[in-house]
Amino acid sequence: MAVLRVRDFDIHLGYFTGVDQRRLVDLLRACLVQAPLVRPVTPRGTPMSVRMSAAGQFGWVSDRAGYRYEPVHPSGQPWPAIPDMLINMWHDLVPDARSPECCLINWYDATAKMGMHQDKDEADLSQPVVSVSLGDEALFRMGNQTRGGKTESVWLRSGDVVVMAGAARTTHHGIDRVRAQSATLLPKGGRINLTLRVVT
Ligand SMILES: O=C(O)CCC(=O)C(=O)O
Ligand SMILES: [Mn+2]
Repeated sequence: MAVLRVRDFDIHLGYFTGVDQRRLVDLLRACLVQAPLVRPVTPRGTPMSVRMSAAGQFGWVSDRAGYRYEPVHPSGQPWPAIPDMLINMWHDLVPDARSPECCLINWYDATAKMGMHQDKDEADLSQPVVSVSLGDEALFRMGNQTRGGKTESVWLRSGDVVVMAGAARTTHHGIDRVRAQSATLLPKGGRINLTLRVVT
């Protein structure tokens, strides 16, 4: 399988086949029945354009109280288990890492984006982050360890998996835009991103 290396990010192109992508979407639908998507607000109260949920021991949440990991959905219900397909992918791609404790589920409509940021709410930044793209294509921008500077962008397609390990683990990154109607996986369009992390 082809792996594209851009600024220490390893992008496994087409890691999931079409059949596996459809199976994954079915499993995620079941997760979202137990833990519905919510539109988070930033600590300053601005609504994010992405809608979010999670699976695993912890979910990442954002509201007026700040960014943090929580053991339950805002409804008070526990998060669903991370589907085995994703656990297996994790151990395949990052065999030396501890098991993932959170699978963040990001849902992007055609207008959603995610500003440049670092993933740094986890206790152990030596553990990798693994991120799966499903549905419409998205322009993924990779920057530097500090804000600003030159960046490089890649269109992520359905089934691609990005591994952020080593220097990439703390590199700024974001999603500039989603290309509407660029995939047929999700009947109503849009993009799902799954971000697996070790939290503790
Ligand atoms: O949607 C993506 O591909 C990236 C998501 C992301 O960076 C995050 O949730 O921290
Ligand atoms: Mn991120």
